[in-house]
Formats: sequence, C-alpha cells, structure tokens
Amino acid sequence: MKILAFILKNFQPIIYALLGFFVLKTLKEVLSKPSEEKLKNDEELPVSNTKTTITNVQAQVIADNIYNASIESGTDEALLYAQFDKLKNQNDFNAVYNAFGKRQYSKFWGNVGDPVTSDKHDMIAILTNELTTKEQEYLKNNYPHLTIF
Ligand SMILES: [Ca+2]
Repeated sequence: MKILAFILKNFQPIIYALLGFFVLKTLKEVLSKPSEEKLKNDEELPVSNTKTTITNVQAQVIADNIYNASIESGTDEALLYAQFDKLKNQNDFNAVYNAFGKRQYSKFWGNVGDPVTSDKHDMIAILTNELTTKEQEYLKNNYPHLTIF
C-alpha cells in the first residue's frame, strides 16, 4: 500500500511527468519524420527508359531544383523555367515527377513549412499551388510537348 499512498500523494506531479513524456515523445516523432518519401508504384507516371533524354541522376537534380525554386517564399521562376528547358519529352517529365516523389511543403505558406503544419505533396500538386493561372499558361504555351497539369 506504500506505492498507492505515494501515487495518491504525488498525483499531480506524476500526471504532469507522464504528459510531458508523451508530448516530448510525439514531438520527437513528428520532427524526425523524413521530409521526402517515394511514390507508391501505382502513383508513378509511366517512363519508357529508351525514350528519356536525361539520366536518373539528372532527373533527380532537376527535381531538386524544382523543389528548391518552389519552397522559396514566392517562386524562383527563372530557376523553375530553366528546369523545363531540360525536358525534351513527356518521358523526361515523368521521370522527374517520379524522382521528385512527395516532399514537405506548406500549401498555405508556399514554402517548406514545418513538419506539423505542412504535408508531403507530389510535384504537380506543388507546381499547381505555386504558379498563377498565367504562369501555368506560360508553361503550357512554351512547352507544348509536355503535359504538366
Ligand atoms: Ca513558394
């Protein structure tokens, strides 16, 4: 009964300690979430490796550049459009989309946000959120060989 008496006597501090423990544990889990995840197989866009004009490494670099251009407050249009210049056909675009996967992004702030208030989005979702209707039209008109949106 000594333990029960101890618990009853220290009820409040014990509750606070437990709460603190779970808050810290949850916070640690949230903050240690990776900011990137791969697409599931059925989410990937089809790529014919014989038709791509870029390597997997180049696709990865282009995906990183598109992400970096987007997570600025505002958008680095010059950096963004320079990436589309490198995509010669739909297979190239699809390879970059697949390499992009899903990345941490706040649709509200238009930047990377934080792990609690932002979420992981694919490249098309992020581009759609970043670009105005006019900018989307610009991409469609200048890269008619690519279906982006
Ligand atoms: Ca942005």
